[in-house]
Amino acid sequence: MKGIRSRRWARAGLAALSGLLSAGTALAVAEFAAAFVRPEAAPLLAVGGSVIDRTPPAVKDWAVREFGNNDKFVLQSGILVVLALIAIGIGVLSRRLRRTAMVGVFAFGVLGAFAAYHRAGAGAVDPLPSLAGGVVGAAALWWLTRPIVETSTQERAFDRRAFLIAAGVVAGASTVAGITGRIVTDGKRASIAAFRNGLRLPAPAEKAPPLPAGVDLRIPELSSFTTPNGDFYRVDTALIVPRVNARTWSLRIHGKGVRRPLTFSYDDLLRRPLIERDITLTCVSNEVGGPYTGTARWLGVRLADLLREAGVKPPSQGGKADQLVSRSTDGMTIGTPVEVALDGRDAMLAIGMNGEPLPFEHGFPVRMIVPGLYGYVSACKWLKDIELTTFASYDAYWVKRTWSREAPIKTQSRIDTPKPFARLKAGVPVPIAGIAWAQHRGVLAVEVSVDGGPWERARLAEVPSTDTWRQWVWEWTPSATGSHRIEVRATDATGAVQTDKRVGTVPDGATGRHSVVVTVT
Ligand SMILES: Nc1nc2c(c(=O)[nH]1)N[C@H]1C(S)=C(S)[C@@H](COP(=O)(O)O)O[C@H]1N2
Ligand SMILES: [Mo]
Repeated sequence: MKGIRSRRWARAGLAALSGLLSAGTALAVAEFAAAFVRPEAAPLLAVGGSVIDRTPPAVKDWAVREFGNNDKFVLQSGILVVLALIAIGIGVLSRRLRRTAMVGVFAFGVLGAFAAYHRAGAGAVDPLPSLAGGVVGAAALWWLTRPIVETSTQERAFDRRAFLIAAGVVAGASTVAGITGRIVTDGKRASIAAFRNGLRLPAPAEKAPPLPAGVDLRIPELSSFTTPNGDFYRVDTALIVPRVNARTWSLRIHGKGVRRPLTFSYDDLLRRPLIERDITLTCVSNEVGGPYTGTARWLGVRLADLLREAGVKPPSQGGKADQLVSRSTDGMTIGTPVEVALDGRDAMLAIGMNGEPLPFEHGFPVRMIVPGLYGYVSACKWLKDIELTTFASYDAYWVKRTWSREAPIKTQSRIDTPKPFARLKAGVPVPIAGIAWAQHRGVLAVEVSVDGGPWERARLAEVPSTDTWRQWVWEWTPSATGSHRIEVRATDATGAVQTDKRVGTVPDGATGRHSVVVTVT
């Protein structure tokens, strides 16, 4: 009696292990195949990508808040855990319903294939890796469960040795397949990185206006005027950072009202006159006081020059298209008003960031930058296609997900120092300092108030143009001990004072004022 029961448990355990091993095989085979298709076609990335595409904005915002830059790692780990649980279930099921279990493994391949097929930017071959994984995974399950399957109601001693051999072969073969796939993918990515490292960017035809000496107040904890590339915020939907091969990359400009459709290679762009500008980029998902804003020196081709060459006119001069839709290699779509792209501001197709080719995270080889607009309506990374169309006929990625069609950046200010709950000494002066931004309008004034008292004028740092943030500082000598709330507000160059009305990031950017509570002892 005891012997039979423990044998039954052992059998169930091995069946569960078979389920796990066949799921692992399916993933490894798919990974191997994806190395020859494209990495994003691998099932985990495809399914993860579809989850991201289908996540409601509120949940996405929560995930970004809760997990920050780890959100994608958390997502993938979650998918793996769910997959492992289902695989164990399928394995246990396979003792009695072997065929159904095999169909189950294959169905997961189909699900991956479906996700890969429906991802924007997918090619016709994208479903193949998942399908191959499904077929081989199902076959692995068949082979693994042969020695342990219950053929009749009668308990039979199962063949432990045969199972162990099968399990060893399956585990070994899928490890080899998975690792080979990884090596091939890594090789391709390394070759693209080597190309990027070897690039020397041409000198700009129009250099950036020199930064005024007083651009950086150099106060500890205060964000530096220029954000180093490694510290620059990153917001995108890509589960792995795309590495686009610049040697075969091309960009097309076409669509409504385009008299001469144009195609450019990377070299074509490098040969054109380049402009260099300091511009602050901001994300619409930035909460009041949040980190999703940064300033860089961008090098690129003036977007207006390319559009004029293509014969595009702004709507105000009779142009037929009012929306310019940027598409990336990873299927992102971003819609920008044509009127804004042609109104004389320094909108550009950027190839350089702070003196180096665009980092992969920030859109190598080419991205768009439009001063004054939030990133999701202007700053397409890994850009490959610009289509002229109308707002009435096409909604871009985030617009389909409840965000506004048009989104100029709202006036904001942030206290960088002191940090929340800092302990200050009564009678000792401290700099209250931060940044303020109102891109393309410019920051006229920044004021600070303590405990709802009078607004005190902060000293402003210099700026090279209206398109960057502006540092500010106000020196405070706390007197009363206890807890104090420091609040900041900016005024843009139109004279409009930053509102204190709190609204969330959806649909077109947060408003309200940043404040910090400190303790004086
Ligand atoms: N291809 C692609 N481009 C994109 C995005 C994206 O998800 N995919 N996100 C946009 C958003 S919402 C912002 S705020 C900026 C962020 O640029 P950064 O990551 O270089 O800071 O990129 C924009 N360009
Ligand atoms: Mo954004």
